[in-house]
Amino acid sequence: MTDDSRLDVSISIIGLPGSGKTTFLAALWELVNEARVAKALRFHSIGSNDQTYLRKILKVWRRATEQRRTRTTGITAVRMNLQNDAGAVVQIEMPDAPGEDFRSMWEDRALGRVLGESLASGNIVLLLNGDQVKAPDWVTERSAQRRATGRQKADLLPRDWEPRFAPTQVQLVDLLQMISHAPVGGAGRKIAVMISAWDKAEGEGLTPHAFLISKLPLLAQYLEAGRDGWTSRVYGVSAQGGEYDGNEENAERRDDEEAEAKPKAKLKKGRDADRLRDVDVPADRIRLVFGNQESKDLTEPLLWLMD
Ligand SMILES: Nc1nc2c(ncn2[C@@H]2O[C@H](COP(=O)(O)OP(=O)(O)OP(=O)(O)O)[C@@H](O)[C@H]2O)c(=O)[nH]1
Ligand SMILES: [Mg+2]
Repeated sequence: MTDDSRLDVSISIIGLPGSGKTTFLAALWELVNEARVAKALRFHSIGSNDQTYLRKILKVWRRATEQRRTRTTGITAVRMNLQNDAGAVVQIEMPDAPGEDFRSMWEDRALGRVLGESLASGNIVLLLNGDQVKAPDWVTERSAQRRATGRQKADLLPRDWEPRFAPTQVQLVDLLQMISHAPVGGAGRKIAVMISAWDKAEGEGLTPHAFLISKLPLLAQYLEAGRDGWTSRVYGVSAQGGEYDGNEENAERRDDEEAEAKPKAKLKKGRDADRLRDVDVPADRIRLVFGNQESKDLTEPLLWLMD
């Protein structure tokens, strides 16, 4: 059923595996349903939306446990009917896609029909994990390292290069270029770049924008140069507020990777999990940083993207 007074907005959340997409959605759902915390958009109604998935990821988020990797079996539709202070209702559609799908756009130049359709138009939330930026290697640093250690060039270079070894910023610029051109999509959109796990990145003492310029200069310059017409903003987001406990699935994966090296790994104990579970209003765990300002309002970037 379509309500004429309701505005329907589609926003795509994109990001490589582990960039914080599912955690962001879980925190957003907690926030819009929490009356005690101020925000620009709040929950309005369920409408015809299925909230099973949101309820599931929220339960994990509230327990201060990391989300499982999103499966590659398809994109989960996520819709929320939200309302602003003036009473206007907006349905936001933000599908949760597995980061592996974005990785295979880069590695295999492959894109499924459903994801392709969702990326064709609409504005973008780009998540990148501030704690996992794979930085480029500088030739000068490599040679200084070689001089210091006396190692030969061949010892320091990976033998068989694979696309996934490429720096984070190279992969992301390629993704953004792909969705800005036919046959995938078009140029001239808005993008909110969200540096996730900001609680880990903020120790550098930089604003989110300065962090982007310093750690991912190619991405910063690509957005600024405006060739694909992006209008951008850069946020730091701590959707968990700190480090959560691990989950069984991630522990098993670590076991596989390190089977030779280590006996069975225990569940990771998150450094901040106990403290965060003790926060009276769970939505108070959330932090959003823009420039030098800080709030908890994850809906503010969405409002900017809707303008
Ligand atoms: N410290 C900290 N870690 C975070 C935060 N948000 C996300 N993470 C961590 O980032 C990792 C990935 O989070 P997910 O939300 O599962 O990432 P995703 O983009 O959905 O990953 P895929 O499903 O594989 O595409 C997890 O280990 C999280 O615990 C945060 O606010 N702080
Ligand atoms: Mg996910």
